[in-house]
Amino acid sequence: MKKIDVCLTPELLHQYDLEHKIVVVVDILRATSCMVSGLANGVKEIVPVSTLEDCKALQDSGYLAAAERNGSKADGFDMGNSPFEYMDEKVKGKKVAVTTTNGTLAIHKSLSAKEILIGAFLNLKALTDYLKNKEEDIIVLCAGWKGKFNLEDTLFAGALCHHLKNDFEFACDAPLAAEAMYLTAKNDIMKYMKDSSHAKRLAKLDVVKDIEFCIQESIYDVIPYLSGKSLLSKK
Ligand code: 3SL
Repeated sequence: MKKIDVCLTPELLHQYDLEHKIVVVVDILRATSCMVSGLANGVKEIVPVSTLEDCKALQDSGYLAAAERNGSKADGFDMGNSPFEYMDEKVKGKKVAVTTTNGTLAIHKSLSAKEILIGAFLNLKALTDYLKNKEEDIIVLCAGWKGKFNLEDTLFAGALCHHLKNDFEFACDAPLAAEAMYLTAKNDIMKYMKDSSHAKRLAKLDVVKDIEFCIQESIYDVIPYLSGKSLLSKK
């Protein structure tokens, strides 16, 4: 039977063989939620880059540039990392270059995979429906925070594993643990997450509305995938 696995932080990725696999990259707060929101709201394509320098170079060549470090917008860029910025009229039809502390780095670390998809609670059902019919094994890569485990990405990994468990065998205990966590939290994810380190960090930056937005389930049916250097949408 095909398998689903969860890599709890990019620091553990060396333990996983990505070749021939589908990797679902997740950074619920907030990078992958922004990517899903942007492509669902008319952004033409999103180019994830690892460094501020690469993002600046794309800005100089005509891209709108979004840059976040430690939760805040980096100086000199057009946008930060709020999903609401990705819904603004000014981004419709535009190409956006983006760099974030953890999310874009996780995408770059996945480049040897057969297919790279972007997951968020916002597109959970669309992603589940798409993955059900795939023959390849799946690895859900949690972006975490600076190499460490985080709650929100693990909750999403657990949700995806839960919805795919009839079609995919759990490859190890990480999917089992993530699923158990999701089942405990699912009736009130906001409450479950309130003591998490990144929710607290974002609350200090006064962006609680971003957290509330990012934990909504299945409001978009886009499935961002990496094509060359760009994220495009399957729908
Ligand atoms: O680390 C990231 O990729 C970001 O999503 C972090 S933040 O939510 O913008 O602080």
